[in-house]
Amino acid sequence: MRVPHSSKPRVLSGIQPTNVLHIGNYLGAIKQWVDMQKEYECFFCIVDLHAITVQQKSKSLHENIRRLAAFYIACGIDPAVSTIFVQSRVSGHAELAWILNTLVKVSELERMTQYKDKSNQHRTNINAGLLDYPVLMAADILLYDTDVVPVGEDQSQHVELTCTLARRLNTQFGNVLKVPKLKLCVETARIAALDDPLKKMSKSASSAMNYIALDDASKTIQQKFQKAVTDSGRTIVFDPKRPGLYNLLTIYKAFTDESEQAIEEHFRGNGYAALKQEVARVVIQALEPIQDRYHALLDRRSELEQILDAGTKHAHAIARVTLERVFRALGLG
Ligand code: ATP
Ligand code: LTN
Repeated sequence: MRVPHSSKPRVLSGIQPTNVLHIGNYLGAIKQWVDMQKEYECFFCIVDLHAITVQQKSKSLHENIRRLAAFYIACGIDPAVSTIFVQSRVSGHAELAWILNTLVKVSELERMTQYKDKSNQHRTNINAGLLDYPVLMAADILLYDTDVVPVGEDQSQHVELTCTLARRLNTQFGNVLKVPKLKLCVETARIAALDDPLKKMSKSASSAMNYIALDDASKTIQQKFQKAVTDSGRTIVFDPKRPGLYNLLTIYKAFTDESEQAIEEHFRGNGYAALKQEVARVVIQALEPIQDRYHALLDRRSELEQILDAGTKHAHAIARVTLERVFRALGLG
């Protein structure tokens, strides 16, 4: 199959179709992706094989895949420009992951922070997939000769392992895989949980007070910010040592694009209640058009399916070329 070639550097990133997206996913990942579409040839994956490393209900997984695709598009990913696809439908991901499995040490995987966290959270289901998660992620990235991987801070360790594995394979078998680069958006790389600002905002959190979901109603958003955990200080300044306050200000900054100085000036003389109200207002304002587009897309299911089908076809064709190169280099088949 001929694969249309783009001269732009390539970007690949992905999100798990678990639960609903939150503003941390938006600010830490999708918002950057939207901006990268002009400069890069982009692949945005819905990583359902990663999602099943923790227990999922099949019906909601299937629905969450569609919802995530709808959110990608509603947030500004243009399917006419970027490739949106479902990981499990491109078999090369699992194939390359197997090959990379033979190059990774179990001890390297056991060291991964996310593995330690998740195996603590899911003590009764510490399956091999949970340990192997970063290897599948490496396969996602390396299959597309990816140049740049934009992710939040929590994923940087996995991208570093991806580079290590690519170099290891290249050292043993010649120059086969492109070694990608990590792209962190430093300011919004880690949005903290509203109910515990020392933890990251997470869609698999046990309480919905942890996050602002992209489809939360305005009232819910107001209530969640009102209840957000802060300290007992009075001044409103960007101080990382006051994590609750810092998080609210970071969210405000990300949604308004104003400078820290302007924001501190804006809130001078105000208390936390006013700040919380203002943060809620800017978030609601930003999410409104996204929510409108999201609901409209979910009403046009067949269009959504067509977008995913076309994306999968394109991704599959490119993945196959890389995989054949790897097979040849390793002497497989
Ligand atoms: P889960 O809780 O199910 O692990 P998650 O909320 O951590 O989910 P992922 O699907 O793991 O979300 O991540 C999708 C993308 O969003 C990744 O690029 C990740 O770095 C980014 N991301 C996730 N949480 C945050 C956060 N709190 N702040 C900034 N970026 C985040
Ligand atoms: N592990 C990532 C999701 C993910 C990903 C990827 C991100 C899977 N494959 C490839 C970037 C590139 C996460 O949990 N956020």
